[in-house]
Amino acid sequence: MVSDEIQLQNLLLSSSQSVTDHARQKIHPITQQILESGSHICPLISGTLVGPLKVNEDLTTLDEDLKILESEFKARTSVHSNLAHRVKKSLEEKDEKLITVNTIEELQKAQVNYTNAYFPLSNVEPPVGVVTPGNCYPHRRTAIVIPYRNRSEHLKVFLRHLHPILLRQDIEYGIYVINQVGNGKFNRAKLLNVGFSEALQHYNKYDCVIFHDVDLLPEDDRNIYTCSSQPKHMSIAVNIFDYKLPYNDIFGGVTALTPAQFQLVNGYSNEYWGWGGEDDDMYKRIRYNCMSILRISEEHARYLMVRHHKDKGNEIMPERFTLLKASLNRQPYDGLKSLNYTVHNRMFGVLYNNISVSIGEPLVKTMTQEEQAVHFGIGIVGIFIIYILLFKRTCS
Ligand code: NGS
Repeated sequence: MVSDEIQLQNLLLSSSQSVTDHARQKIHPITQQILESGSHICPLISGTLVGPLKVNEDLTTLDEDLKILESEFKARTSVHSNLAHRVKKSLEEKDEKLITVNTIEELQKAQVNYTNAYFPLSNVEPPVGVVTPGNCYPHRRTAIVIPYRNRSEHLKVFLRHLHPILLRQDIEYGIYVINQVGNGKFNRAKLLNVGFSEALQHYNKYDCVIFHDVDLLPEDDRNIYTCSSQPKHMSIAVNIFDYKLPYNDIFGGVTALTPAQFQLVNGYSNEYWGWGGEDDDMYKRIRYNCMSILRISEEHARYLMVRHHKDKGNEIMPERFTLLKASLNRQPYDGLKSLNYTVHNRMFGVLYNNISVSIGEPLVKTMTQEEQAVHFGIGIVGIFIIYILLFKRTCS
């Protein structure tokens, strides 16, 4: 799949040029001068990548490791804030009256001379909860969305493992943990829709959203966390499948779509409550909209799945095959367009953003395995009683 990678790199290259051109039109000449003299746009493929990685599953140092990571993040000053500071200082030295504007429209409205206006680049300065490279301007911005409930240990291992990789990849990114409140049936796909919409509300500059299971850890940092011209399947070689694709149409685990690609298919279906099928439904949506699935080389797209017990509330959904059959009929209305949820809490933090939500219950209630067992038991007892009554009547 080398050609795919080349295609991907070309795409990155062309978009990075347009970002630079765009920035040139808007940036104050002094800002521009400083930009050209020192700071630079992040390279397409960072030189700090190390290739194959070992996953650290040691839980004893986990909290300590995360604390260190957190304090490192807090101590960072990004190239954005450095630059804003330098521009301001340089303008002050020239005794210029500063007017802060973010767009050309604002400048026109303010009716001021272009050279007096200060474009602080604040329109590219990310909010808390978004990590930006320390020494270059990113040209790619990725939101990572994690469907979540009661997996705190996995989340910590995930964060400890993923942050250093993403920092080496020199991209701007935010991690959004979408926590399903309550003990109702888990709905991975609906949580992913929520994550998509929450992430873009938080920071509308993301050009890529990666949908990521919390128990999957990349084993090679050359698996770049960015999007492509087609929806990208990233977790193609997973240890539990002997590092082979279990079936050709699989589109689960870790996937990357641009906002436009995701909107085109109306996001995920909201109707898959419990385990299975929602990712196959997404595959159908993508194909139905004439897009193809891009997969990078198996050597780079390797993942380790952390062992865990079956989650309560995420039992296999028996009706998934019926839903899948009618998938394409539901696509126009079932998805982002019909998404409804209640936010309990939004926390934007240094290591991740936590959004707790209620997402409702399935319209048609499916029984848990325990409920099925109870119903089966009641049925047997009922048959037994009827048999006894009939038997008694024949005898009397
Ligand atoms: C398929 C499921 C997918 C699932 C895949 C791998 O059978 O949702 O297995 O699952 N499709 C249906 O059930 C229709 S895994 O072993 O990774 O948990 O993603």
